[in-house]
Amino acid sequence: MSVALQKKVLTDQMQLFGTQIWIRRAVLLVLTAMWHAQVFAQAAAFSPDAKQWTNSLGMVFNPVPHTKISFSIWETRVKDFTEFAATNPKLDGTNWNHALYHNVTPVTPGPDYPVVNVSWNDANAFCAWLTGKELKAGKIPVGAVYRLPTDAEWSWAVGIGDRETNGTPKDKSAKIEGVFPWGTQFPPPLGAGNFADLSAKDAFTNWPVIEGYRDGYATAAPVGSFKPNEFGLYDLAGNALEWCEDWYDTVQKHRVMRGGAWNNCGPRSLLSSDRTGVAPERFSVVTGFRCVLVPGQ
Ligand SMILES: [Ca+2]
Repeated sequence: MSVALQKKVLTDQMQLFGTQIWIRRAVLLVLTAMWHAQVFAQAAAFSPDAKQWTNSLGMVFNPVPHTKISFSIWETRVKDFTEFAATNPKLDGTNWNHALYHNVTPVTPGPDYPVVNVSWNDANAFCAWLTGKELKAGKIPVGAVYRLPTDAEWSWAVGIGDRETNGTPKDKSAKIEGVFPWGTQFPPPLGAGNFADLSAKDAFTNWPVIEGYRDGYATAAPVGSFKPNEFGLYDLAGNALEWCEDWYDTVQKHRVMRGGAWNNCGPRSLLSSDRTGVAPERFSVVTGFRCVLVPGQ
C-alpha cells in the first residue's frame, strides 16, 4: 500500500471514529433528557385535580369521594420511614427497621413492607417532616399538609362513611356487622388481604387462624400484594394496623387504630367498623400507619 493510500485509510478511519463519538454523545444526550423528563414527571407538583399523584418518596395518593383529601394507596413503607429516620428524629418506636415477632421471626424483611413498631407520635412526626420537605421543594402548595386520616375519613375510605352515626370512635366500633373491607363474605375470598391464615399456622403453633384461608404470609406482606378496594386503596384489611388522628373516646388517653393486622383472624377484628384504642406512645410489631394529603386552599 502506498504512503498516500495509507494516509487516506487512516484519515477515513479517524473520521469514522469521530462520527461514532458524536453519535454516542448524541445518544447519551437524548437518554439524559429522557431521564430528566421522567424524573420531572414522577416528582411533579401536586395538583388537586389529579386522579392519582406520586410524591417525592414514590408514595401514591388517590382522592377519596366525600372527603377533601387524598389517601396513600399503601401503608407507609419501611423505605419511606427510612428517609425520615435518617434525619435522626426522637422516636418512641424501636426496631422499626428490623421488626421481629417474639424476637425471632422477621416481620418486615424488606423496603416495601409496611413499617411497624411506630407509635402515633412517630407517625405524626413523619407526616410533619414530609410536609416540610415537600413544601420546601415546591412539591405541595402552601397550606397543604400530610397527616394521619381522621376516623371519619378512614370510614369513607373503607366504604362505610354514610352508614355511621355520631359518637366517639369507641361508640362506633364493630357496630356494622358483616361488612368487611373486601365485602360481606367470611371467611374472606382468596386474595382479600394478609390475615392470621394457614401460613401463620404453619409458622406458629397454636395460633388462631382463619381456617381454609391462605394468603402466603406468616407475618407482614409487602404493601399492595392483595386486591385494592373501589378507590384503589390496598391493605385496608389486615397487614398493619393503621393509626388515625382521633382520640378513641372521651377519656382522651388512647388514639384510634383501624384495619386489623396480619395477626388477626376476625371476624370482629376485621370488620370495616372495628376500632382499637391504643396509647399514642405505644408501638408493636403490628402498629403501622397510612398518610393522607390535605390539598389546602
Ligand atoms: Ca397471613
